[in-house]
Amino acid sequence: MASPPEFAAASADAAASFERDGVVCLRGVFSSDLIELTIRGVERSMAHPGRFFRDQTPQGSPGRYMFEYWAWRDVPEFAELIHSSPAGEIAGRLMGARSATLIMDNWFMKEAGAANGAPWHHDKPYFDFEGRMCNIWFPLEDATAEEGLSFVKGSHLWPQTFKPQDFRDHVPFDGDMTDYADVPDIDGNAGEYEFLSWDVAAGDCLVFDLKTVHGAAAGRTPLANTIRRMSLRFAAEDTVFRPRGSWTEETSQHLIALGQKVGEPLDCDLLPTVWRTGSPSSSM
Ligand SMILES: O=C(O)CCC(=O)C(=O)O
Repeated sequence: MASPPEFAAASADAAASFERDGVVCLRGVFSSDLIELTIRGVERSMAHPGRFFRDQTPQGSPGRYMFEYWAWRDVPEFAELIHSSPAGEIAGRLMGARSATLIMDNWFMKEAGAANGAPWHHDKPYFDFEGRMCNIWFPLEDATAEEGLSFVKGSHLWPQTFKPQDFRDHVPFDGDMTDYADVPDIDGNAGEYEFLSWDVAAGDCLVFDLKTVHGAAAGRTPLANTIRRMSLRFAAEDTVFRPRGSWTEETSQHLIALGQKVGEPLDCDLLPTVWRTGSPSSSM
């Protein structure tokens, strides 16, 4: 599918914001057909949870918080979304890449009343990949800034990689993390940071670097409405597979079993390259 003209018109500005801030909001990228397709995919996925389904609801929470990743090969709606939406092209363009390879599809559902959400984190240490990568996050229902994600402006340029944490209890995973820093106390020192967040309608998306620190804006305030969301993460052609540690053992073994070679560029059926510079779908 060709990119919407709005994105083509805004692409230079969007790329500048993405590079400077580590995140950019793009409006009206996903058509209502694509949003409905994604909703049908989430419903199918919830009805038949796969190996990478995770319920992150804390005990006693009146609303659930859950997600599933790497579902696209079992969920035809997600396969269609990945191959027919402009997401791959947008990711590739904003990363300044020659190609965009899907590294993960990952839906989330946060029900009304859910007492938890994503902690402050960046995505990079959850993944066995090194290279340029970004996440295209989009809500399937309109979401206020408080119901969506909040970003620490410019944090993709910070030198540290932070300890990855569990999304239920917000504690770091087990494993040798000597090379990883503690996530700073962002809420306790809010005056020291600049934050970016947006009210987003279904169809809009937030594109962010895998190093940009972000979290659920309303992490500790129960949501009034159920909001489903999708994260599609992409890698540029310079990305290689490097198993990170014991906390990614299950995912790295899964990729190895599917034929991905350690230290090599991404080459595995689970990780399709969905866009290349000059591919016919490109309209920019
Ligand atoms: O939407 C959410 O609840 C969390 C999304 C997120 O943190 C991510 O995709 O990295």
